[in-house]
Amino acid sequence: MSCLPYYCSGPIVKGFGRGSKELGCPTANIPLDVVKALPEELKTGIYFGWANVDNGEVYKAVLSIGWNPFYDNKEKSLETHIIHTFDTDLYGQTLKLCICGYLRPEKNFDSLDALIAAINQDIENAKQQLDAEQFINYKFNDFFKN
Ligand code: ADP
Ligand code: RBF
Ligand code: MG
Repeated sequence: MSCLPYYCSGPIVKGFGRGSKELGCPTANIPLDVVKALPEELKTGIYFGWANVDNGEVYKAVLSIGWNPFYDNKEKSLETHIIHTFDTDLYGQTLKLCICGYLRPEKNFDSLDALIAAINQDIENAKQQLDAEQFINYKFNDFFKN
């Protein structure tokens, strides 16, 4: 995809409240207008990249762009799981995201457990990919600084 790496940012807003509770995987959601401004070329699916919050430390991340077929959402969303444990919630803070690579299409699953297993596998794949020389440099991009 020639639009990668793709940089975007936005304030962290409330989503459906399902990520942490149902999936054990909190996802920082950004406003619909930012999602609508994504290039057409950036197709729906699961991606890996780098993310930070309020210009803080840059962490590995996995994200989902689309309509969550398992839940059949009516609005498109971009949700980022930052691979780091935070002590507090992040609502209102600014998420910056560098989307580096595509992992797989969004899928429907027969069970919640199957979706959770797929997400855990995505996290492992993302961690591995981002260690590659090809992707590691983006972590240090000036975009993430003040
Ligand atoms: P919502 O539906 O409102 O997005 P989630 O259950 O998906 O709720 O949880 C996401 C919220 O959890 C984020 O907005 C953020 O405030 C917080 N959070 C805590 N740790 C993380 C993390 N590692 N990655 C993303 N969000 C996190
Ligand atoms: N939702 C789906 O319906 N199908 C998927 O294949 C899917 N994969 C995901 C992969 C990752 C790494 C993440 C963070 C989320 C994924 N989701 C998927 C979105 C998930 O359903 C959503 O984050 C929760 O419903 C909370 O809004
Ligand atoms: Mg969320």
